[in-house]
Amino acid sequence: MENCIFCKIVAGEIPSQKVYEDEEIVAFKDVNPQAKVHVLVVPKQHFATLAEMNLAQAEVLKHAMMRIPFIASTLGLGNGYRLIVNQGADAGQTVHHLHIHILGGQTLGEKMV
Ligand code: DGP
Repeated sequence: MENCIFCKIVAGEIPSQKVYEDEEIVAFKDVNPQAKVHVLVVPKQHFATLAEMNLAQAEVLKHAMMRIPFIASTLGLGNGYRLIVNQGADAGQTVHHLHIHILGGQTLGEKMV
């Protein structure tokens, strides 16, 4: 996807601090961390939001969720972490390439839910 910053990171055209990569996903440190540990898990294929995915394409989310405990363990998040997916304007999504935030490394702030 042209002009998508995360597609450029996936392609290696923009540098990032990668912490995990396989055939389907990449995980790298957020440039503007909101916690001591803040990593983004990004499908390599471009989808702006969940609404763009069909059932077969959504398999990558299953894969990502199944890899997150391993990624979290490599980040030292044995005491827990929070996952966030922002979808669209009301959620404040700023990068329109679907991604899962992993936040941890500290006691996190008050929960919204
Ligand atoms: P969201 O608001 O859910 O769309 O979060 C987008 C996140 O992406 C935000 O926390 C900052 C991060 N981000 C934006 N541009 C870059 C970048 O070029 N590199 C990295 N590592 N993170 C970025």
